[in-house]
Amino acid sequence: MTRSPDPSPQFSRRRLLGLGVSGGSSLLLGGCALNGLSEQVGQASEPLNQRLEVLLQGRGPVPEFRPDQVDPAALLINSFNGTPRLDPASYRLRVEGLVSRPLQLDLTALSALPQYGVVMRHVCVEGWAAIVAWSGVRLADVLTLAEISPLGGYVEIESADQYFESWDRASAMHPQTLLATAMNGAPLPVANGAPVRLATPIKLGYKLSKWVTRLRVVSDLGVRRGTWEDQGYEWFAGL
Ligand SMILES: Nc1nc2c(c(=O)[nH]1)N[C@H]1C(S)=C(S)[C@@H](COP(=O)(O)O)O[C@H]1N2
Ligand SMILES: [Mo]
Repeated sequence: MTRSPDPSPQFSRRRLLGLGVSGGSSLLLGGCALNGLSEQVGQASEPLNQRLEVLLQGRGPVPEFRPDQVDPAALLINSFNGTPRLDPASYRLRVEGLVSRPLQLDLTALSALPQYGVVMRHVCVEGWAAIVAWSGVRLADVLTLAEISPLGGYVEIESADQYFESWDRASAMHPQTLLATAMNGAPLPVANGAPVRLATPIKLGYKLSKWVTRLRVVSDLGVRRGTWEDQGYEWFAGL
């Protein structure tokens, strides 16, 4: 997919979002051919999606792209509630809920954990995609450090702009799922979620929360499932 030549596609983008909600997952994924699993997952109902987690875990890592395939111009900024500016010095990532060791990690603590990179295709349901290189820590390492309970089947993700997400445990623990602090070899820009955002090649763009402030491990999904999911978007949103 290529970037729209129209530099201010706000209205048409909103319309596309509306179509996505009513048109179903095949439209959401239309044209962004990634692999067969995306279609299966996209068209399945939620319980089936959750069973597909087993498949997801069993299929191994998602193939990555080469660093020279990164296309910074293709990554559009998609923020729906402004751009929060978090002070890096006072920033804390809170990890709570069904964990034996609740955490408040500052950026120094995050940078002390093993660092990983992923070069992946970011796919937005509004009809664009971009190859991006993210780096940071594995979400799995943070959840393991917090001693996640076996009863913690889901992770709720809060962001500074009130964006909300919830993920299944298997996707959160996937080795390519990162809490990214850098993008395309440079510190993460504020517009793209600084100081910390989610990145993974296994889920659609709207699952990849920017400005993450709090992770809460829970046993069941709550009434709120996600900013877009609560308006009809598919919850698992696997690629
Ligand atoms: N906190 C927060 N995270 C968010 C969003 C948002 O509005 N707020 N938009 C989502 C959507 S729909 C997409 S496609 C990506 C866009 O990431 P980018 O702006 O870095 O390209 O962020 C996702 N994460
Ligand atoms: Mo998106």
